Amino acid sequence: QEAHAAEMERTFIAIKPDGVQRGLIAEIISRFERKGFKLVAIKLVVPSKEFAQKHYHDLKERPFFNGLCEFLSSGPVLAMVWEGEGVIKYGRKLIGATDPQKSEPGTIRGDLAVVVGRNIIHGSDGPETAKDEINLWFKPQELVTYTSNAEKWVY
Ligand code: RTP
Repeated sequence: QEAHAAEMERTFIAIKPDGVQRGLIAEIISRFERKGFKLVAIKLVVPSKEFAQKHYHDLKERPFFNGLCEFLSSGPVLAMVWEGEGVIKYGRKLIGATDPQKSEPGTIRGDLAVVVGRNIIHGSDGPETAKDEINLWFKPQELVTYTSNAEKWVY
C-alpha cells in the first residue's frame, strides 16, 4: 500500500548466451515473476565485444576479463529490468553465488549451472551499478511504467 511504482527500486538482470542457448529463459523469468517482481523492460540482443567491455569495465584488470567479454558477445543475451522492493539485493539472492559450485540449491545458479565461466545470468550488485547498467543497456523510453494487476496483492 505504501509503495508506489514511481519510487520502486530497479535492477538490471541479463540471461547470458549460455542461459539463452540452454533454453532457460522461461525458467529464469518465471522465478522473478513468481516472487512478485515486475518486469519493466526486456530485449534480446547480441552485444558487441566493445559493449561487453563497457558492461564489465570494473573487471578489466582480472585475468578472465577478455574471455568473459568474448563470451558475453558470443550470442544472444536477454537483457531485462526488474522492479520491486529490495529487488537488487533479493535478485542476487535468487541468482545465487557467482560460482555455481558454491551457489545454494534453490538458487538459479545452484539449480541450473555448474561452472563459474558459464553461470548463465548476471544481476546488478548495488544501487549505483543498477542505475549504470540500466542506462547502458536501455534507452529511457524502453522502460515501461505500468501498474500490474498483481502488485496490489504483493504489496
Ligand atoms: P555477474 O556480475 O555476472 O552477476 O557476476 P558476479 O557479480 O556474481 O561476479 P563478478 O565477480 O562480478 O564476475 C562477473 C562474471 O565474471 C565471470 N567470472 N569468471 N574465475 C573466473 O573464471 C571467473 N570469475 C568470474 C562470471 O561469469 C561472473 O558472473
